[in-house]
Amino acid sequence: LRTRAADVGRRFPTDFVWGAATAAPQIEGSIDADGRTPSIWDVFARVPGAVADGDTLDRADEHYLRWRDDVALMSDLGLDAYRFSIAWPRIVPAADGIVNSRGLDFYDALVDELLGNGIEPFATLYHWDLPQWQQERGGWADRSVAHRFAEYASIVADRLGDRVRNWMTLNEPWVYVFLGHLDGVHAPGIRSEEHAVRAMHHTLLAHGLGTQALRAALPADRNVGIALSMSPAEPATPGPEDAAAAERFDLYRNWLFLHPITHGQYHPGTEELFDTEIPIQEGDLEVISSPIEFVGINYYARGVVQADDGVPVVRAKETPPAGVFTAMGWEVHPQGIADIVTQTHEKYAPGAIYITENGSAWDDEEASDGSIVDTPRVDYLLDHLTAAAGCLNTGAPLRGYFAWSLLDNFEWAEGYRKRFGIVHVDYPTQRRTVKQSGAVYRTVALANAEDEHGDGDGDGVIDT
Ligand code: GBH
Repeated sequence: LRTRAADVGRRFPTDFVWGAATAAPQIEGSIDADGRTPSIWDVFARVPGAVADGDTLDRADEHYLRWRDDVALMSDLGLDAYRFSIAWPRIVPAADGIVNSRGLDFYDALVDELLGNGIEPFATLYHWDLPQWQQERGGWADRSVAHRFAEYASIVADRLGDRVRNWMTLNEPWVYVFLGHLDGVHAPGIRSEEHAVRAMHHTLLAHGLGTQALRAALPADRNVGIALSMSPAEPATPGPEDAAAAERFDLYRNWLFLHPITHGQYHPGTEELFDTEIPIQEGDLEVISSPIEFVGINYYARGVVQADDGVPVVRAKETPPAGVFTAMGWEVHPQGIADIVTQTHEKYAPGAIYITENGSAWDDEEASDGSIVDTPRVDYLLDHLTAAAGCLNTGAPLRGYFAWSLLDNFEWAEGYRKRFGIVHVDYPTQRRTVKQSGAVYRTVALANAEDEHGDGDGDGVIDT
């Protein structure tokens, strides 16, 4: 296994970035600390039946208290980089827009601790924790949100921009726009196409104004990007109906946001997906297409798409083929990670691409000695990395990989029962235990670095 992991690591260029990712609402807890006010997920989690087992974000991984230990853990894992998100309701707790410096202090100290351990911070400004005060003003469906987001972006950049070199405006707009406003299974739990279409446009505008605000506040050599959920589309059968459905799915799930960001216009066919008109105002698309340096891809699974008689296109039916499925019910399809990176490169040619999330949930079992031998997650990790390495020779500028997730954490509507971590968290005691996947990931990263800092025995494995 060690040899296999080291072989995988050596397929990547030595400047490849090896990271792990988390998100504030999923790990921090301390939801009332130091002036933080509720986010829409705090509120949503209290709606009966919204989250499995009635789980809340109140305690999560107690990262807000244990951040120093967690950075030490990252260092033990040999990570080059850490992708985290900043909680908007910690920074701007109320509609008056007044900055809460105690909220900024937390991320300031985190960034220093990361840099002190040689770990490059990758900051995401929004990972789904909209301040409840903005929801009360119409949330993402109200145009004002884009301006509030840009103000928040500029506040954070002013404080952290001297040290943080890589920034993402938003995480997975497709997920919070459509699961939050059309299907209602994520916060704020709305089921309305009109709300969803408005949220989509205001999200794009927030990205554009946010990018401009970051640019104005940051030193010139900083990198701005966005993290998008992507599922390469494949028709279930070769027939024309399934092919057409797969094409619509591809637009809806993969290019809906990236196309306007890179081209300054909605992808052809976007209007036809919805019955509602997109509330575009003059100048919006120019703002939306403000230049960015990189695209982050969050990849979990492909979509195998079937024609959907009578089902609205935006709810296109997916037929999971036979295969291996994770605890989330998502198909394991390693080739998809290479396919989607290659497609993104060929269609949009961003200056850089990162896999900003990839990972899997399994029913981990603790062995009698307390270790967690998460073989399916190890296989998922190595198979996806092997596939990703295969697309490097297509010229795609793939610069780094972030495992989702550093820690088991609050998996949204699934609560704590679904575990994605390469590090196990025992919630009652908050004890962290590196899983076998964590140890394997470390071997991958260290073997990759070996060309530069090898231990000299020539076997490509760092012996420790
Ligand atoms: C991400 O969401 C989030 O950024 C992160 O916070 C979350 O914890 C993590 O992933 C795990 O869920 O139905 O088989 O086609 C991912 C959301 C997952 C939505 C994959 C689309 C398609 C799988 N996406 N899903 S499938």
